[in-house]
Amino acid sequence: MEEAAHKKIIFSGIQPSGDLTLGSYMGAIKNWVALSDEYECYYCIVDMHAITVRQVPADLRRRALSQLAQYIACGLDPKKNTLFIQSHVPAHAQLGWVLDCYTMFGELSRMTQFKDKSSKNADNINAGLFTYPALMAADILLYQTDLVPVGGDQKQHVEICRDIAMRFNNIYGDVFTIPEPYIPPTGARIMSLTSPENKMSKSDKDPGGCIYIMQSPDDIMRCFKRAVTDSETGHCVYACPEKLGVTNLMQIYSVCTGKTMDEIEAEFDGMGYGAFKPAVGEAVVETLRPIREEAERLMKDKAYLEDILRDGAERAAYAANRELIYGALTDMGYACARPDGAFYLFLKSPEPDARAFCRRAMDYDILLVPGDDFGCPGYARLAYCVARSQLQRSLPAFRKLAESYGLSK
Ligand code: ATP
Ligand code: LTN
Repeated sequence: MEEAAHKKIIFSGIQPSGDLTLGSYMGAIKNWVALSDEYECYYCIVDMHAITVRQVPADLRRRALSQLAQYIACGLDPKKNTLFIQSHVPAHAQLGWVLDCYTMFGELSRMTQFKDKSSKNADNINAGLFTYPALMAADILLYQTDLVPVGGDQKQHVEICRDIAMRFNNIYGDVFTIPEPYIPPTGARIMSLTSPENKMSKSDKDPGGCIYIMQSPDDIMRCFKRAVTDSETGHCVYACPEKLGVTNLMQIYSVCTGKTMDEIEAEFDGMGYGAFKPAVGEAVVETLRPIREEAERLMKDKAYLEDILRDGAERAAYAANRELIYGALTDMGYACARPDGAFYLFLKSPEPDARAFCRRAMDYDILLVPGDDFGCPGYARLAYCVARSQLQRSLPAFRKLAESYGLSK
């Protein structure tokens, strides 16, 4: 993980609110894998978001573990990526609350996902469903995330996260990195096979409209053969706004095969849907087959999966607490004395920009907090804060940094 310290950061997550779909694979996970070499990545199972809709406890537990197996089977190496469950890192809930206080009622009311989900769950329009984007912003901002790879439906949530971060930064200074969304050029919005005007979604009630990563090849083929197209015959496989079903199938085929829409049109020139639909089904079956087989194998080794979760939560908590406790909370004015046994050592900044000095200190794996509230307003001072358990590890690094400034005794 050491060299990863200089890479840019990715955060993304999926709720374990249902079994993973072909939509979430194409819109999100496939791109997570593609980006994972270039970035330091945190990929999360966002189970706290999932309870905005009622969940059966046993199903939620089972799905979280199965989702981890599917992340790995899709190609996310747990050694290179931090894979973890949101509720295992309490800093998400902590910063979530803080950001609730910097998020406006009006902007939350405009979220299309809130409008959509509250109309589908009219008997449970809870406050969490409404403040969902503030918790999502906390997920992202906790890690000083640069890039958030998501499907097109989440763009609005990344935009509100940017607005919240800028609002916070305007008040307290340069606290949070402003993240960018990454929306893939193809596969950003995979539609239902039975009602192609709606997004393919894991909470879709129509069983034929949605393809799941873990679905059997026979079931997948059956769904594609029944996929809605139109009544055109002859030269009928081409993309256009009026042909929602066909365009969607072409997109799916394009993501599976890497072929462009023009190449697909040429490939099926003169053929009817009777040939086209099973061909798309086959391509999906072959894309998902190795993932399903590997996930089934991993699910038999629960101890291995649980080890990954423990390790992931520890790594994520380390990074999150560094940003939360030593960053946002201190900048907001929360007192330094903490009940967790952390202690503090103050020193003058050797350069005018205390914040830049603190950032540099992170390269030495030590935590420095800028502060100007120790009786010398405007004069940069630093608080050196480490939990007692980290002291052994941090002190040698601190000495090295101090030496580099000629500050050692
Ligand atoms: P739910 O039905 O519980 O709202 P969902 O199936 O819509 O769930 P999410 O968990 O909301 O899926 O999404 C997980 C990730 O996959 C997000 O980045 C989302 O943008 C992406 N995604 C989900 N469905 C699709 C889709 N049909 N096409 C492209 N991307 C998708
Ligand atoms: N809202 C997202 C899931 C999510 C997420 C995140 C995605 C929660 N927190 C942080 C990216 C980054 C959804 O897919 N429904």
